[in-house]
Amino acid sequence: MAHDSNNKNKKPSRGLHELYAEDPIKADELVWNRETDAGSRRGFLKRGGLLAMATAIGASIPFSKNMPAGLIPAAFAQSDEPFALPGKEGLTILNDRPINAETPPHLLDDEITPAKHMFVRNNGLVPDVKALDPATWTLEIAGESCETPTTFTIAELKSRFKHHSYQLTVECGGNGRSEYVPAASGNQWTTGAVASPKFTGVRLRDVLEACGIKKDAVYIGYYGGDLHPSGDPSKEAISRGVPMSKALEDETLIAWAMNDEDIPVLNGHPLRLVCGGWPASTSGKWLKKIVIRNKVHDGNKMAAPSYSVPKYPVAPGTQVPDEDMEIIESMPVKSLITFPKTGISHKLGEPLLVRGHAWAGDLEVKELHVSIDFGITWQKTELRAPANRLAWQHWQSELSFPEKGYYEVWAKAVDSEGKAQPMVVPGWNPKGYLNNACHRIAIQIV
Ligand SMILES: Nc1nc2c(c(=O)[nH]1)N[C@H]1C(S)=C(S)[C@@H](COP(=O)(O)O)O[C@H]1N2
Ligand SMILES: [Mo]
Repeated sequence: MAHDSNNKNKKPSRGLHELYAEDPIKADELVWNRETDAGSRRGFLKRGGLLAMATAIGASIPFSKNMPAGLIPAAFAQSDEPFALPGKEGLTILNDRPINAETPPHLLDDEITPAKHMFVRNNGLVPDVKALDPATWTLEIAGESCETPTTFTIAELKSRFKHHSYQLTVECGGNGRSEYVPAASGNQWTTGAVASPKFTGVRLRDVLEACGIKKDAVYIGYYGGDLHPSGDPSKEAISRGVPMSKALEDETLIAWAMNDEDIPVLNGHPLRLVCGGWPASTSGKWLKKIVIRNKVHDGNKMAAPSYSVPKYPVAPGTQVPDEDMEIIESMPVKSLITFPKTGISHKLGEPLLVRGHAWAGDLEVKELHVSIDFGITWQKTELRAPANRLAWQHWQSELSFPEKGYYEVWAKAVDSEGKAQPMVVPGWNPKGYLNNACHRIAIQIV
């Protein structure tokens, strides 16, 4: 794979440091300086920076006076070159050992994410395809709070339990990590570790109830068929879980199909757990075993700091003791602009259709607003109900622009409890989880 060596050391392009480093304009020229412009509400850029920025973008910036301090135009944040993975198209690779790849926003435009555009997040080594035979694959249900431990073949699961299909949004807890400063270690996801395909399988609840759930059950944990990156078979790549309340929800599935086909090998064929709305790390791939636990599951990557955030806000860079961290549950409200692709040119006078998706963990999204003037004014878009609970919601709007020039479209979702996406990166946390900042794209009106 010729791209490997190029891409391995190349960071994703949305992080501000990379933009500063790679861009022909000097970083300090892009600093919006309000101090030197005392008395006036209009800021300006140092050393003719506005002119330099406009030249680089190739257009004037009609709302430049609204641009927040230090803002880097989204026009500079173009995506990396695509990387080829079997069965995947147009994904950006972040790491090839283990394989991690994300989807550029314009390739997430489908209402139901096609398999070829679903991101890949692996903590270990993908099982050998020859070992993934649905005819011989088994799922064991066990654990100290299981009354009758049982092993099922996929055929038994299919024949014994009712089938259910749901569109389920799965987002990696680390999606957006690349924007935190100081940087958190781990895959530098930009916006593309999210997908909302349709899964088909049986309810985890039906299977667990058939095996008997003891009264002291509090959590479930999964084990998958992948290996720890070291290759050591005594260690798991990852073994996480959810509290019983999430495990017993209607939408929590043991799935064998995605979009009416086999689940792609990289996404967990022949069987995976799907817990929509929660960090996707709870959706175990290549599912071999589920344990019903009488305590919080203690598999690999359950303990802090993995998939945990501080219990209280901390200043960027703070060292947080593990006992002050809590496990992430429902994901926060978030949205994407999936059409048009960032950087397009559009004719003045013609309305521009923009659209995308919004989701809010266990909750529903109530409103979606867009701005074309760097967040000074917002307009409410048309927002559809989800196909079912835990599916992302589609929104769209037609936008008009007052004159030629450079604009950004910003999108902001609000959940059913009134919580909105922040305009800037939210509270820093040591592992860089839960960045639900507004998504923005660049538009040239010509
Ligand atoms: N067995 C197994 N399950 C797993 C993982 C893994 O590495 N191994 N990664 C988890 C994480 S961190 C995420 S974000 C999702 C990614 O799912 P996807 O690769 O199908 O997009 O799978 C989860 N389930
Ligand atoms: Mo993840």
